Order: sequence, then structure tokens, then C-alpha cells
Amino acid sequence: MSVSVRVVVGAALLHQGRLLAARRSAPPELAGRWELPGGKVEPGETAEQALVRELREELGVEAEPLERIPGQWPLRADLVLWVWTARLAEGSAQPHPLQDHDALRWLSPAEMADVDWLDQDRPAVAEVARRLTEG
Ligand code: 9L3
Ligand code: MG
Repeated sequence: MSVSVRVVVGAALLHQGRLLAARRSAPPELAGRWELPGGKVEPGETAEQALVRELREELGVEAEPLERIPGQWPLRADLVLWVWTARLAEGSAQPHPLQDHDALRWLSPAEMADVDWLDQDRPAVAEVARRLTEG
């Protein structure tokens, strides 16, 4: 069987020892859940380029991809989530409801479990929390 699986990049955006969590406002079945912001890699883009573009579009910030968190997490039959850590390079993240977010939180390692993460984001969030805690 050969189906084309598209990659969704999620950004573990880091700033001053905290991780950005974004609350989805859409689609209805995901609204209110928290995610690592990002979206689908477009044809002709690398995953890192998509990450930079998505964070610019969704949050109005400039980010620098750092490293991929090992693993990949199926979202649907045709979508898989890859996660990179990224550094906030410029700007102040703001949620844009038209870009599917209605709240943001910068979480310290102790606060990582305080939000209701999307199921598929949880392993990567746990790994980022471990890295932040262990330095
Ligand atoms: N998704 C899951 N976790 C994430 C991201 C960025 C996305 N960290 C899921 C939600 C949608 C699909 O992937 O079902 C496409 O994401 P988007 O393009 O709506 O952000
Ligand atoms: Mg998105």
C-alpha cells in the first residue's frame, strides 16, 4: 500500500526556560485543547522552513529551529506529527483566533502538566520537560 502521509510540524518553542503552549480554537473537536503550535509542511518546504513559517503566521514571532525530538506521532491516517525544539528569536507571541489559537501560556517545567495537551503532543512535551529539568 502506498499512501502519501503529510508531515505536521509542531514547535516546542522555548524562551527563558519555558515552553509555549497554545490553546486551539478550531476545529470544534480540538477547541480548548493545548498544542505545540505549527501545521502542515507545504510542498517544496523543509520541515524546519514550515516551522518558521507557521510560527510567523500563527504567533507573529521569528523562531530558530534547534533540534528534532526523536519520534513521530500519527495524527490521522494521512498525517504524522514531527516536533522540533525552537528558540524564540524575535517578537512577542500573540494568539490569533483566525489562526486557530485563543490563548497562550509560557509553561515552566513544573507547569507542563497544567494544561490539557492534545494526546499526540504529550510524548514530545514530556521529553521537552525532561530536557528543561535536567538542563
Ligand atoms: N496537530 C496536532 N498537534 C500539533 C499540531 C500543530 C497539529 N502540535 C493536528 C491538528 C490538526 C492537524 O494536526 O488536526 C493539522 O494541524 P493545523 O494545520 O490545523 O495546525
Ligand atoms: Mg496550526
